[in-house]
Amino acid sequence: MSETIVILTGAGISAESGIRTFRGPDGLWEGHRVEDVATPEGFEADPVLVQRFYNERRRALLDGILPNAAHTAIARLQREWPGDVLLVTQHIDHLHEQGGSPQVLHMHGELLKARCTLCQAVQSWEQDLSAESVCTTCETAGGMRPHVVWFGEMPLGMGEIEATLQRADLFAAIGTSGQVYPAAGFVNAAKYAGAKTIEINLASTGTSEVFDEHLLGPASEKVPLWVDTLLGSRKGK
Ligand code: BJW
Repeated sequence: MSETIVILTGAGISAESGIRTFRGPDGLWEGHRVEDVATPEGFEADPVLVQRFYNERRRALLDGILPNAAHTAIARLQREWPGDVLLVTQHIDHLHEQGGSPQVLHMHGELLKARCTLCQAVQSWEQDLSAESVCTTCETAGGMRPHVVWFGEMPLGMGEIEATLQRADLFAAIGTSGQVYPAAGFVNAAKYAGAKTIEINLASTGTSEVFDEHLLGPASEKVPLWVDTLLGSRKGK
């Protein structure tokens, strides 16, 4: 039977495409405290600030940012691997899709979607959001927010992720600091299921010691090499 691979990506996968990671040395995200911009309480306290934060990131994403060699290598693995490959990303950008990935599970949501808190409809959204934005489903203004998962909210697709981790043969974490749960715990679930685990990152992380193997370096170099090795190992089988 063909082996099942689960890949978890984080902000580091898109760093070389020009999107900054979250946890910089100053502990701020684009100059903001995390509690102010990535919690439901922050949104309730200052919706204008939070909408502006996401509007700026959405505009930047649509301003010519392109996938890099790590995104396209993962897409190639998904297309050519004879078994299942579940790609789970914590990133809210759409660079995996742009890089050709046939399936992407966005566990922390998507920047190019908006959700109506009045009727719960999720819709594609490339414009700025504000209190005046009107839901295209219930046609009411005042309930639109970015379709992203903030601290304290339930990540998306957990049932599928947990079920696939239970039958995983290989788990790879790429460009994630392992500081945010439940994603940071996936490596333990995969190990419990008997999977081999590999971390690909510029530097060691808080969860590095749990992984069986490490590839240290930029994702755009290490991921294509890793994919070549995996696909090469299947030749002749
Ligand atoms: C490169 C590179 C290159 C750079 N090449 N690598 C106490 C203990 C345990 C848990 C909790 C706790 N208190 C609260 C919690 C839960 C909480 C949590 O984890 N908090 C922590 C702060 C402790 N989690 C939640 O609230 C989550 N929900 C939840 O738990 O619900 C309950 C539940 C769930 C499931 C089962 C049962 C119950 C929700 C978390 C939502 C996170 N949302 C954000 C914002 C999304 C929207 C947005 O983008 O604005 O998601 S936070 C932010 O962090 C974002 C990211 O996806 C996430 C992870 O960050 P990531 O991707 O790891 O980025 P960085 O910047 O941290 O790291 C980048 C890495 O790349 C670094 O390692 C670099 O070295 C590397 N790198 N360049 C290779 N070129």
